[in-house]
Amino acid sequence: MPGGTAEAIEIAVHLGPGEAAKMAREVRRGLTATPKELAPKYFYDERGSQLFEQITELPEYYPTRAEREILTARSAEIVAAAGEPSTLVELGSGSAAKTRHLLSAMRDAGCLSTYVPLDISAEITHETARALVDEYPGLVVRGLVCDLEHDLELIPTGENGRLIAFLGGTIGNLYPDARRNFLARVAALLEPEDRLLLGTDLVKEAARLEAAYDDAAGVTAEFNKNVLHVLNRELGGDFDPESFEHVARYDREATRMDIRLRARAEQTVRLDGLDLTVHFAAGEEMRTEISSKFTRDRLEADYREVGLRPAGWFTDPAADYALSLASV
Ligand code: AVJ
Repeated sequence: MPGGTAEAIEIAVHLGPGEAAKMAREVRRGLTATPKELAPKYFYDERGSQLFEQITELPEYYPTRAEREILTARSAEIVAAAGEPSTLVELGSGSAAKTRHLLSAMRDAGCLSTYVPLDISAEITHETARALVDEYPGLVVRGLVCDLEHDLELIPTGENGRLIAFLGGTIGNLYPDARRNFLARVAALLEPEDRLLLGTDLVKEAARLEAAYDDAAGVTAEFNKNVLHVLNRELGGDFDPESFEHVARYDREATRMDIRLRARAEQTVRLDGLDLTVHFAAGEEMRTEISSKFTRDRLEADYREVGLRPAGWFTDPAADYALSLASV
């Protein structure tokens, strides 16, 4: 390892022992509600994360490619429009594949000093930090292993402006109330010289959206059913994932994908870890995810509602996906 890199990395872990109990509470609430519902964050165990990686490479799933296209072509412009910040904060950083475009643009502009990745996985955050301090000499990494739902307020203050990036379109998983709540919390963190950089999928033809979430190879169906494997393992369940069918419909009214699991037949499921027995009627649907699609007007109205000001709008040439900047 080249000299000095270890001191350039500091990663604080804020995940407590309460995570399992929280999951148990949330799953119980979802499975005893009418209609039944599970939170999309439970897709992402190791297998689920691998399946999502496969989704991003499917011919039908355009958002990842569209976002990469914008970052590849326009990161220099984005960094300039954001006022050449010294710190890049990334919410849900993962392996930081797309982040490198922004870091390189900041380096080339001469403003790069610090990268602050926030992620739920300690392993990935450590690996990514090590790779980045090697790739960007002089870079300081201050990572936070935490749950974005609770720990946003732990983000360190910046010296010469922070760019707070939330990429991938993950904000689309939140219901409108939770989305405004999240944006309001980000707004409360922003200093005048800081900018939010948000990735959002855009409204388009229903057929393309439904194909993106119900691919011919069946990868998204497996990804959806993976939540049942997770519940079986974590909560002692006996779900038969193959007795559920993947359903992905575009809700034009709410402008969002509505993703569900439909029971192929009447069945009873036992979850020992919750001491709970759950009945499914034949054809009963359980929502596992929403994925909201935006227009520029809709998103900018959301921004204004929480005191954020639109400060930039970047799309791919096909206008399938947008990266937008906002400030306080
Ligand atoms: C990772 C939340 C952005 O909503 O498009 C992909 C997840 N679900 N296919 C999305 C997902 C089904 C994805 N996000």
